[in-house]
Amino acid sequence: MTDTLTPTRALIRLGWTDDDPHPATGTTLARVVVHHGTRCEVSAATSDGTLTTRTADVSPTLPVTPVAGDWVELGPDGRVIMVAARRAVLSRAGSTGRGRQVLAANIDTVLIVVPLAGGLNGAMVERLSVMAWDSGAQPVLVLSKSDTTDDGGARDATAAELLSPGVPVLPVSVRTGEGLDTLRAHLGPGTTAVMLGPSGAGKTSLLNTLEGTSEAVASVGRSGGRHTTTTRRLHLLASGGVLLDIPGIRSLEAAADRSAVDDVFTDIAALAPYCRYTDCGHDGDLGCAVEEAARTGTLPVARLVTWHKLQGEIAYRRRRENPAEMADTRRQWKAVSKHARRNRR
Ligand SMILES: Nc1nc2c(ncn2[C@@H]2O[C@H](COP(=O)(O)OP(=O)(O)OP(=O)(O)O)[C@@H](O)[C@H]2O)c(=O)[nH]1
Ligand SMILES: [Zn+2]
Repeated sequence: MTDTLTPTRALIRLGWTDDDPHPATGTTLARVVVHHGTRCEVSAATSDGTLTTRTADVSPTLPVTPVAGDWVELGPDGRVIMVAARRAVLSRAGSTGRGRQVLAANIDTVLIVVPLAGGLNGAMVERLSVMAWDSGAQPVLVLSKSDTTDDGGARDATAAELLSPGVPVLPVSVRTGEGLDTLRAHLGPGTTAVMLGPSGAGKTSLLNTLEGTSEAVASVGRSGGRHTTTTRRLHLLASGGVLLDIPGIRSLEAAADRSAVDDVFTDIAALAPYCRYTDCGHDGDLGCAVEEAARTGTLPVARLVTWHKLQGEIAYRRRRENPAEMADTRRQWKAVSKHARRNRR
């Protein structure tokens, strides 16, 4: 089955908004669904408003490689000839340890799915929130399987709100239907979302519940016209938005920078200006207001522990990505140990 829509409505169905590029004459505006090197799969609207997905070659002269979520222009020969400026980018440390790997572009909403069965994992909530903020998209915390708690997840939701200020927290169950309407309200027309969360959190069940018709986008083979059953990556949701399913994105390692951490740890960021030293590490430093707050109970000690853990991970990733800084650290470390050896003699 294919959806037949007017071209603009068809584009909106793919997550297009007024902020995105308008189709130019002689070219076709399309959305990248999945990318693999010199080729990518794109969804586009034909002149009669039908949505199709096909494989497109990428012009070798393009300055950027298209990724899932990108808006691209297809030339008359069907090749990708332009990649539009990106609104937001979800990325992680590259597998080689050098640079960042862009996983998806133009994401509006990151659904962080954390299950309530077995108790709320606060550290996981914090790590995934940091990742989501880092992308420039709005995180929404979905506490799944709320039916496994005796209060519909109310207590866990309160705890989670304290862990990630500024993030809407929704206890949800696909069994009872709790929270689904509120979640759908976050996934209206023009919204592109991705899901993050550990294996078994209930992401597939949630997606099946949110998805509209089972075959909304027709897949057209490379030769054209041939309908093939491909793994669907761009899910058209009944609420009007789209959900991009990107391999490897569902359970992503925490990767974030300091400012993203501050967005989540607003309590620590608010105390830091009262530390004696502006570059205070909140780790045994003289006159540290953050540690003082942890001592007096104003700041939960667990918050500071998680903050330290994240800082350590970020520093490690930076060194891995930046060999110069790494060499610098090694040199410092050598100097320190040399000094220590000398003193021991
Ligand atoms: N009680 C309860 N169980 C649920 C709910 N949603 C999902 N489950 C169950 O949780 C298990 C995992 O659900 P999935 O949807 O496969 O989880 P997933 O996050 O897609 O897992 P991966 O594919 O491994 O990433 C299944 O046995 C589901 O039936 C819910 O709302 N309540
Ligand atoms: Zn401090």
